[in-house]
Amino acid sequence: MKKNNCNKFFLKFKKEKKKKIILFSHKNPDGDSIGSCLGMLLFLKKLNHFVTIISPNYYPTLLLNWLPNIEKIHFFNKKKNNWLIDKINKSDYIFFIDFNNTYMLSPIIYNKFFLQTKAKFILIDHHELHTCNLKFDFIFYEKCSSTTILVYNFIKKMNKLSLIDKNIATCIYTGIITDTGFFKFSINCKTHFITYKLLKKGINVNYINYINNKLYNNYSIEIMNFFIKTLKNIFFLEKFHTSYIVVKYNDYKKYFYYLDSIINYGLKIKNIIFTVMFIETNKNNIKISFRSKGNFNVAKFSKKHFLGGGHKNSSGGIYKDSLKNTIKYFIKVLKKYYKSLIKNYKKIL
Ligand SMILES: [Mn+2]
Repeated sequence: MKKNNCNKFFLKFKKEKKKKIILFSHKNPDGDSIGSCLGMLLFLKKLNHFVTIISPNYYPTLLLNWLPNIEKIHFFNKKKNNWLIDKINKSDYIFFIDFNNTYMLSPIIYNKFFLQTKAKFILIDHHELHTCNLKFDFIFYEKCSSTTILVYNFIKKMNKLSLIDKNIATCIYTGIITDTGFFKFSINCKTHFITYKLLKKGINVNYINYINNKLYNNYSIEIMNFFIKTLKNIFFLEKFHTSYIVVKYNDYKKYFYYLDSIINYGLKIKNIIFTVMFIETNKNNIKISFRSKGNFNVAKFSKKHFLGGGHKNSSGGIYKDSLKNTIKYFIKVLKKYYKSLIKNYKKIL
């Protein structure tokens, strides 16, 4: 984003009054996309805009139903679709939050709902833009640990940091915790600085424990049993300092909201610097999550071999074949990275 363009957008947006604004989260929303949407909703409402949050599907109730204003999120379903189309058509702005391609939205929804509207399309996202296949009027992108940090920066650009209250701070903080795995990944001094500013808005330590318990210590016994079963079957490719787990279709359908919670276990093991989760989302459609320690770049790995992208230590991709063939292909590809894996492993010893 060119600086001038950015200043131009904010100059104009500061003057806008009572606009109809839609905030769109990606499908299977997580703490970052929901936290960003709710934080933005609370902020824009303070400026007297009319704001609607729409998500392509339901959020993980168990993990997020305590967030302020969570009941304000609308979902696509047959009963509501006409009402939502009307809302979208009449809106002045549509913010796409925490994603930049139709894949994360569902192309069907995109073609059906967005082709008529004259609204301005605004992107607020921290994922690398190379997978972007939507056209935007303004892109607010920055390499940072969560999209909620961009929501904070958006408010800053509006010169309205004083409007951040405990509720907005909680939403922004939730996104930071979600995407950094409680300050473990893609953190930098900006993440900590903004966290410091948020905590000063009234989130206290007890409240952080409350959020932590809601996000991470809130699973049902059924979900825990699924985790145990999956982790029991972890595979090790020790020579490559790599591990992987497999989630079959039936488990995917039941537990897809919770898969993020176990992927990192593959990295907790000594000498492992690269871990992968293969998720059978359909017979010949395998979604893959990659995580790494140190400098082994899984965004590049995924982009090159699995039509994906993301961040250096956390990325995703897909492969359109059976589970068996996907793993076979992965292992074939992995062999090419032997030297790089050894080099990166030695660096973090
Ligand atoms: Mn995010």
